[in-house]
Amino acid sequence: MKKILVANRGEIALRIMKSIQKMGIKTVAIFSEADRNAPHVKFADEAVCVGPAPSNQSYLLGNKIIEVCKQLNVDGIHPGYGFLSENADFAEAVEEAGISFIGPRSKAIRIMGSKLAAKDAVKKYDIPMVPGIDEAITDTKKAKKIAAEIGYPILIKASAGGGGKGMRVVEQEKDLEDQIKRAISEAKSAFGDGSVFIEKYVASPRHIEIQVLADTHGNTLHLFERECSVQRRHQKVIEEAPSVVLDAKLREEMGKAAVRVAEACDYVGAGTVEFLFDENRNFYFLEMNTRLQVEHPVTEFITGVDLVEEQIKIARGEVLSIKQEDLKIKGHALELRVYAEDAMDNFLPSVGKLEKYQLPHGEKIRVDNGFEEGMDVPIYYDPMLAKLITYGKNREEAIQLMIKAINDYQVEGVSTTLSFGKFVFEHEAFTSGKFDTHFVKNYYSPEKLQNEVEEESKLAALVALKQYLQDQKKLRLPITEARA
Ligand code: MV4
Repeated sequence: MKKILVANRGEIALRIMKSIQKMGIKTVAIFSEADRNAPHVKFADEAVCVGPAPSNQSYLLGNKIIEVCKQLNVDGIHPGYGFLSENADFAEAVEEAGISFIGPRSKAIRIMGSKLAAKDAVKKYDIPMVPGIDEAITDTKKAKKIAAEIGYPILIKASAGGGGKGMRVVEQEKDLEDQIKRAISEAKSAFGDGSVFIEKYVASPRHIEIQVLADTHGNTLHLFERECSVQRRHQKVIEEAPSVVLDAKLREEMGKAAVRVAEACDYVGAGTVEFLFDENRNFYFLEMNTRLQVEHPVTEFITGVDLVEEQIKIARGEVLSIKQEDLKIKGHALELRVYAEDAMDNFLPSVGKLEKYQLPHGEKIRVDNGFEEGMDVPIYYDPMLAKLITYGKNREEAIQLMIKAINDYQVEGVSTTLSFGKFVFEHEAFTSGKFDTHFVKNYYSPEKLQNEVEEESKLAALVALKQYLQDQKKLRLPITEARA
């Protein structure tokens, strides 16, 4: 491969191009009219405008992107995350055009894009699954019988749903029929597929996912777990690796299960197998994400593996150079997603100009960033500005460094989730490791954050006052004494 096009924008486009460049391969960026001056455009060897700002007129135009590749003699397309990354038709069209899709084959994307197809594919592979049914509900009578067997509360899920969309908890039988009807109609209009199914509702799970890598020669391995339980409305906020709750035995069991999930769909490339983890330390397969994930850097820190480099080597047809037994977890990594959102105002997107924008620096600090001082935050895309990642010998060290890095991160002009992140990293439930997917709902309120900010400004004022008084004292010292 001599030239790779990155079909994405922002921090992930930059991050991917850095690995491509490191491997001596040329980079091609695409951009919308809103991103003309974006850092990913400046970084690339070549850049092509693919259309106006809205994604469906630019970053989502698969055929246009393939045309650009043909014109520029591009050998491979890296889709990043979001946009076209999990579009099986696009992956297929890329391969048909004789261009390498840096990701799994379209078959695996298609299977994992449907929760029911995924359940069906893995059922012969001895993967723990939440008690439930593995086919779409067509008959409410049958559904009632199954729900009674599973035991309430149950959860209705849409097969084509993702990110929690279309899920409904049902507490008792009398609500089941009505909720199923609503779920089917909602799934039809939202995803064009009305297939829904039911599962036992796991009330307070943790979200633990396993990173896998598979080459085209049948070798599949896992790179341990990431814990992503701190999320808000299915939007992850903080991720870490390793998880505080796993021991070596469970880690190995989950890793092996994840590898079997990948094998079940003939997976190729980097992928992530998501599990729910309950209070009794049971884990259950949820779904597989067939892309490079936002939170991949925490895995890179604890394993020393460059996941994008591995993706490209796999796409070139190389045999994985890493062996499972060579992989060891070293240290602890944390990631905070820095969104241009106002945590004081229901996390509303905060658009505007980055009047001041200065990143923290340090050997164990990594900032995967897509913005520069003076830039506008566009309203058309995800409002994530950057990911702040820290690394330490252990979790405590990584947390302390994270708090320092948040303090050193200077943003003016738009609100960000930095102070919200600090609230979480300083919270006892987080530091003790005793939290689940309800962390934000259980512990966060704008008032609490406000109090913390005020306490901090008081403290800052006190420190400033003390310094002032000390300086005054020094000034009043007699010359002779000051010299001594
Ligand atoms: C569940 C669940 C409880 N029980 N399934 C949310 C998104 C989708 N990937 C699956 N999700 C869930 N499935 C059963 N049977 C709870 C969630 C869930 C969740 C999962 C992972 C991370 C955050 C979450 C937040 C709310 C609900």
